[in-house]
Amino acid sequence: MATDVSPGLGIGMVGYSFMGAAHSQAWRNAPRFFDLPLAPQMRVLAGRNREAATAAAERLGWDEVETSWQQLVDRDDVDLVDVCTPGDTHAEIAIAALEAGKHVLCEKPLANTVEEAEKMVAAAEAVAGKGQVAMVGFTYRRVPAIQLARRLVVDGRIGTVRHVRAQYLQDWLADENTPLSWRLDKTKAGSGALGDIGAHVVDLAQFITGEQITSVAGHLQTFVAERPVATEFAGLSGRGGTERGPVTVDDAAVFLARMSGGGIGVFEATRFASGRKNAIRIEINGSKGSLAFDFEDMNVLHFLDTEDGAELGGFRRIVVTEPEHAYVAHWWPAGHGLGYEHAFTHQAVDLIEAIAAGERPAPTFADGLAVQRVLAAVERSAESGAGWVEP
Ligand code: SOE
Repeated sequence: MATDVSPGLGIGMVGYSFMGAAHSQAWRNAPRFFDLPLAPQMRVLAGRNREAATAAAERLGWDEVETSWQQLVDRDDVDLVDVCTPGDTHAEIAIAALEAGKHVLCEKPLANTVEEAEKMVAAAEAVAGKGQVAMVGFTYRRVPAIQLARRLVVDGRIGTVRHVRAQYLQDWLADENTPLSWRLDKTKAGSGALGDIGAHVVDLAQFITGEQITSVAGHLQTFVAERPVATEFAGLSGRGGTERGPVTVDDAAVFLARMSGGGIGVFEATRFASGRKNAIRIEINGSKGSLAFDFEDMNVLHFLDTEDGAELGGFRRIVVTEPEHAYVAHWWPAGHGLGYEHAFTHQAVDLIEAIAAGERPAPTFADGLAVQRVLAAVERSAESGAGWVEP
């Protein structure tokens, strides 16, 4: 029988699809694998359809159900609101939760527009002095290999950044008959591949290098202009009927970038890269070394140190599964490796620890706004054809 039970942190989550399932897994597992100062209590899940939300709550481990996010936000037993909804509702839910005295974790991208993101940052700043925290869910920062990449940059092991080569390649929309979903509706998602997955590589490039993207020149492409209306949809796939509807977002985004340290970047985000499932590929070339990572081999970081010389040089293949690596000591022994879901658990752990310590966990809403500004600049560049645009 546990005697030293940590005080509880009541969690309320809005939304229960793919991200809701990933976040639920994180709240369940965080206290089982990490010694936490606050014990997350999965108190309530909010969903408009009571029957579906009740089934999700039972499957994902939530105590109760509300059919409106406002009721969830108003509950006294909710200390933290976890926003796992499409982007068009991020701002209203997060701002209401902050104004109700709650901590907030909000899925990425922070919002659908810079204006919304600015309001979210203002709401977070207004309550920061009360110890309320607000975090945006760029979870890939918390993959151990990405943490090691960041550490190597901080330690000066690659020198001055010259090139950032960042791709996020998926193929779940390569089939023209994959039906419409909210991620293909601009009013819901704000943008397509650009915001859904391009946001991740923008955040990762800025996180790993510690630099900002200072200008971009971009192009957006929609390959398939209309699709079947979904008769059933789950996660990222579904079934469509004979009715068809328009795709109102980009299918792929490509853009050049200038970095604040004087380097340059090449970015690509697409959900049409047939054969690539969740390939986040980042290569950074510096004056003293290089880093290369591919999420489809997520427990490995490739590192080149120019000091190694020609004869014995070349990329080292570091298997990032040792207890010395970030987070790994809490999981499996003898290099058994981690998966997609572990970064969500690390996010929950770091958020809980920051709340207990009265600290502000990164990525903050301000970090989310910085990404939003880059996304908007890419859209302006693509729409105007004017080339370089500043975020
Ligand atoms: C779909 O592209 C998606 O679910 C993204 O929305 C997530 O942020 C990413 O982690 C996995 O792919």
